[in-house]
Amino acid sequence: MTRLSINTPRLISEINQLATFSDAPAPAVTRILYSDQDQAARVWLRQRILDAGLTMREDALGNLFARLIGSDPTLPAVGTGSHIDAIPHSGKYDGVVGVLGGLEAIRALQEAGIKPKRSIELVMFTAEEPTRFGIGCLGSRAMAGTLKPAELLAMTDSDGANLDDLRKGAGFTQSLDTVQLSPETYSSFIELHIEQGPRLERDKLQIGIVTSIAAPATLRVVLHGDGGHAGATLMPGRRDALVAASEIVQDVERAAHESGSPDAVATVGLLQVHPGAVNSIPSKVTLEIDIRDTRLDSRDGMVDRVLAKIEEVCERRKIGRDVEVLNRDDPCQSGPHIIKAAESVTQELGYSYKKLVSRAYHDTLFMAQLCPTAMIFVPSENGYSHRPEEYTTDEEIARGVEVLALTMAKLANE
Ligand code: HGY
Ligand code: MN
Ligand code: MN
Repeated sequence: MTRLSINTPRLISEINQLATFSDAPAPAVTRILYSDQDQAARVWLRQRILDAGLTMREDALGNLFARLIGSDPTLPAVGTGSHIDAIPHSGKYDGVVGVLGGLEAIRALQEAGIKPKRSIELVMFTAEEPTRFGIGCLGSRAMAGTLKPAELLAMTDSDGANLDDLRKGAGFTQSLDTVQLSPETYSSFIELHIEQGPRLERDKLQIGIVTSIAAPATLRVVLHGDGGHAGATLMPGRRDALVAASEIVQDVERAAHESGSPDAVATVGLLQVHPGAVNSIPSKVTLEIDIRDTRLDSRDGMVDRVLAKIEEVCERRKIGRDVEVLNRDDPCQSGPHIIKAAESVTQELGYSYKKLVSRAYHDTLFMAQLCPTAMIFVPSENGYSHRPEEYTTDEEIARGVEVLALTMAKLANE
């Protein structure tokens, strides 16, 4: 197998440059959709792509496409990519390794003089993280057609700003009807990503090949109780929204522990208390609940149990509630042919690897509705992610890029 030369210093320097576009002090990274830092990062990324001589376009949501034109540009392309938005106080590798690593993979092929038959396209997906609008993978959902323009137009963030104004303010003014892609766009899609878990490091393996992506669900619950003076309002008859929430939070954790499934996870990652004063009884509490499993029946069992618990607690405590299921997605299976391509490249390069499920979701979960997909993982130190200590070594990233590049070259010449 021809070895590729990956320009690791260039790639690592770019990862470090991109990390500076952040609303959090280093080593943390915060880069929220359509924020000033997000927009500055996009300006920086566009220049890298133009410097690589790729054909670039952006759609009505800000999904960015950078294409290396193949010798037969009429054929469906091979796609790769990931995201550059970052949740508050997270790390500099989540998503970025798939965008800048994808760009590096394409440059390595160009610099090796490899001209693929099919075009190879790098996608920077807008809003993979749920931070601003509560639902993750906005860009890839809309590309796959599972999120419709009418739903996008109805979206507002926690300050009441609506998505349509924000996207237009960021310069993306085309009609939202143009975001959905034809299933003919890509023949395959493969994403490079950090594992965001401990398995590769624990097993001392260099590469992970993803066979399926767990099924995510997100609930947003607003509880309405009775506020009042913490000193002058006696306990009988209180309708404290936070105490009701605390019963629900405990049961979210129990639902995962008692599911009987090793991949069941359930988390309350966001909880807002109103009015939020020590001497004022919480009258309103908003909580967002993240529930996942690789098995759909187990994931749905947990969601149904939590929804029933919310009703039971609120009835008993006479608490009002607005309950929204923001997303309740199916898991996806990687395409066997794409897995095989990545596996044969990894074997020929002599890298140690394992096949594994992805417990995190990714844009690949929705690209799988357009074409056969797979993912390549590189190790995460201590399994850390979504925290500033997120780390993957330069060599591990370069190996992932090399596997990605040669896998894409293989798929692009079919
Ligand atoms: O939450 C996730 O799985 C992804 O990192 N957005
Ligand atoms: Mn993430
Ligand atoms: Mn990610």
